[in-house]
Amino acid sequence: MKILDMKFVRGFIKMADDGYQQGWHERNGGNLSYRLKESEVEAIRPRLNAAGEWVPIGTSVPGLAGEFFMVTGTGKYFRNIIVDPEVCVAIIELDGKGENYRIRWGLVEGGGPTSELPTHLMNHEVKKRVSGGRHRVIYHAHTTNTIALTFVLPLKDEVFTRELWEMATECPVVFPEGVGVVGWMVPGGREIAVATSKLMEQYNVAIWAHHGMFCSGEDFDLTFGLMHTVEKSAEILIKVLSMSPAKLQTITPDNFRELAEGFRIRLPEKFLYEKQ
Ligand code: 2HA
Ligand code: ZN
Repeated sequence: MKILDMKFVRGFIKMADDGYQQGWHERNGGNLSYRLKESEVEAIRPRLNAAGEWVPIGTSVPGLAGEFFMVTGTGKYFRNIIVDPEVCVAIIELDGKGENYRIRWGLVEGGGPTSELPTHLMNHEVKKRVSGGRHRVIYHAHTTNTIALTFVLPLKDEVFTRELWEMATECPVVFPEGVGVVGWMVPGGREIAVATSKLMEQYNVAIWAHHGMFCSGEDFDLTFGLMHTVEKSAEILIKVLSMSPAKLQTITPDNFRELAEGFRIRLPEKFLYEKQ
């Protein structure tokens, strides 16, 4: 089958365009990666390009040795992905140590994988391990409302989780494990990748202060839906805070405990603290 007709490729392109339509990808902002299934690698293998040069990843991900990823290209614009995916996106292969990659498809006008490749791959490595191989998608976007909140809320997992949960009853059901927050750091390198992947041990969402959000999930729908839910909740919180600094009523810690029982989910008590 043609690579562009593969279901995972169509899903990747649709998700990128959905994110662009949401307004999360100004200019070249954001990046997306997908860990291919073995069956998908075999299906496209006859159509991959001859293997080129190995290039250092900038970090080490031995847990992903030999795996293939579809990734957005550095400097490429999400708004162009649906128009010309072969220019904007690549399929890369990792070496047997998980230290180097080489491009096997795409980026036909040149370029390399996303500048956030270290964070994407370190997140994939953690998520592959803790999800028993089920998670395949890592998504980074510049989500307007979530970014705005990083200027007014304390940069603490507990505070962000609780405030986002309170804004919509579905939130604790969609992300019962909560969200993690990384203070401002220089993007693109190993240091921020280490901090983010550490949060991914326990969360599926990591918020980068004054920058954006990373989400992890099993497929494109779940990962996009997760980011969409968090960002919508942030939007509601901003509307509430814009009307009044105080809420007249809200979802209480005991309400969350009832919800956890009704939906058979576990909501960690560290998020259900009493407010002053
Ligand atoms: O430019 O979003 O974090 C792509 C990015 C870097
Ligand atoms: Zn970014």
